[in-house]
Amino acid sequence: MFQPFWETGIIRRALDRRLIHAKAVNIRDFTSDRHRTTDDRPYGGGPGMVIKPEPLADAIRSAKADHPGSRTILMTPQGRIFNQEVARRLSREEGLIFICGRYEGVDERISRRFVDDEISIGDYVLTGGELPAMVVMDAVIRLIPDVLGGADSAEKDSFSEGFLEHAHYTRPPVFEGDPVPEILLSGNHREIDRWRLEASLVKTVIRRPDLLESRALTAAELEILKRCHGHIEKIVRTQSASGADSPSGDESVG
Ligand code: 4G0
Repeated sequence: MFQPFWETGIIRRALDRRLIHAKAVNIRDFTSDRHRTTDDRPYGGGPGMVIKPEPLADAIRSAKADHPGSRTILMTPQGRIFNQEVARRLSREEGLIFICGRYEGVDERISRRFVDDEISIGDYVLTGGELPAMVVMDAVIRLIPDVLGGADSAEKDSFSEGFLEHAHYTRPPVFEGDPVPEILLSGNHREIDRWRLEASLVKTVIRRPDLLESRALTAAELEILKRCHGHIEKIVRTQSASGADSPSGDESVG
């Protein structure tokens, strides 16, 4: 599963330029029985299979010997939820070893003895931890210095500023009757920056108000929000004074 991910786009470029190194390890190569068994039935009974500890421990020890100073991460729905802040922290590590569980999970003694972090990419269950590991790798790799070009640097995108991104437009100026906001065509970059900040703030308030609560706002940002708040208050006031649902402001009376 990892080859197409490593052979495509920005990740491939980073590997080619030796900015990163990546390798997949098959725990089957660390088995010693005739059937190369990697899983077994759970003690205590029940459905599903559990990854056996011995081959997994040997695989982890081998990866750690090849890359000392790496952080070992178990991808599991029971882990701490991944986000941009965790990605930033992981991007400063010397190396990362991802354990991709399958089936019902891995033997608990592995997490206790070898795992530094248990991470989940969200509250849903997949058939294996490989896709979650690639999600984490992708988010982390693009934060490594020089991986992104200066033009699409990681410093300026969603979340790095704590807000959602403003809308983007390209040519044509009118698409199927739908025009690009006039300010963006004006060439007035002070006004454009202002429009973008406002668009970004309003989008964040509407879609992800939780993001604003955990971030200190600048004076300019607060000013924009106050203005929007004023507009909204005025609409609410007018509508509640004259709205059909209002007990005090029924138009049929006035
Ligand atoms: C159940 C991670 C399933 C238990 C892994 C692993 C979703 C995620 C799996 C484990 C996954 C996620 C205890 C290792 C594999 N599905 N949300 N499937 N353990 O990040």
